[in-house]
Amino acid sequence: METKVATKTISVGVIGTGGMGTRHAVNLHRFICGARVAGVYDLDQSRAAQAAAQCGEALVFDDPLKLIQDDSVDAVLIASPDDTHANLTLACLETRKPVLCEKPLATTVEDAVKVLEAEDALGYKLVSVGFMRRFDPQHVAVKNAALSGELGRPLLWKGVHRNASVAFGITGATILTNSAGHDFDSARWLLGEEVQEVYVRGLRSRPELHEVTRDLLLIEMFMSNNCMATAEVYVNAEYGYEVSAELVCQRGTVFTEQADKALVRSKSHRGYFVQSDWLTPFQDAYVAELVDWIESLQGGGPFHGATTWDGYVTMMVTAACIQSLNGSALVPVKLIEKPALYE
Ligand code: ISE
Repeated sequence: METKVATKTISVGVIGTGGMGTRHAVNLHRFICGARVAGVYDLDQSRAAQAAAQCGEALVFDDPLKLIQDDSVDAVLIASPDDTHANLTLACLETRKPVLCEKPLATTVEDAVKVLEAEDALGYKLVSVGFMRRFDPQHVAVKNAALSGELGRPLLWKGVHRNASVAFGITGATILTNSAGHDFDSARWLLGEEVQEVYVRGLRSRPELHEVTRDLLLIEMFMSNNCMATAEVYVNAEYGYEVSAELVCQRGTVFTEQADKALVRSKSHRGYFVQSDWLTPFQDAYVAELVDWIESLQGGGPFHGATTWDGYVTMMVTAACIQSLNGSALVPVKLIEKPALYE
């Protein structure tokens, strides 16, 4: 006779209820069987209350540390501003609570190392990092095509990453930290290689933008095993949001095809609508990421997404890219030895 083992419902606390955090909270509430939103926190308490109202019985906390420590919270999802991620993740490690931290894991190399060392000292993994492209069906199809071996060895990763617009006066450093981290992770994951050297150039797309603005970046990465990667990251593309990745392999190429588009004919034009932000194009990826995370917490095996190690490496590549953009030509990425925990 088949016996069914009851799986525990995981009560998640969500920190940060802006667009991304609210999307995660609502996805958890609506689509993830085996999870509930126990509580939410946001500096803007009315925004937190609005998110809670969409998630059943979620409590509104007035302090993120209280949420992390509360007995009703089994696991934490961090989607607050980038520069709060590392400390909140460290607080989760201190209370031994699993955490899915939105990218970037940290905004400085020092902070990324602190998280890595804290988790390594624990001796088991509690941290997952939200590089959701690893769960995006189009990116997964590219990965599977590469793994099939039919195309030969992957040699070059080519990425395009465009936002419709960003805050006035954005610097290259901010774009590299907030946006391009996805591209670093995508290149590493799809090629299965590590970044060894980077070269970055950037420009200001319009004279009316603040002088410090570098909103169009060209990034070249020289990878282990004689592979290369190149990304265009343009965050004021105006027409909409788009991400693509192509792998050039020895005997063919594979590209992320947009699967979910309706062909539109209108005003002497035939084509596809482009979304204005990432929440809709990557909705399936966000849900798949949550399913995998919650299943891993219920004992269904390891999380298949990015780890603290990936968060650390991304920060190292980011720091090297900032240095290259600011004047040094080719900058090496010198990683510490990978702790056995992440092998
Ligand atoms: C944003 O924070 C994201 O995570 C999006 O996925 C990315 O494409 C965008 O550039 C970032 O600003």
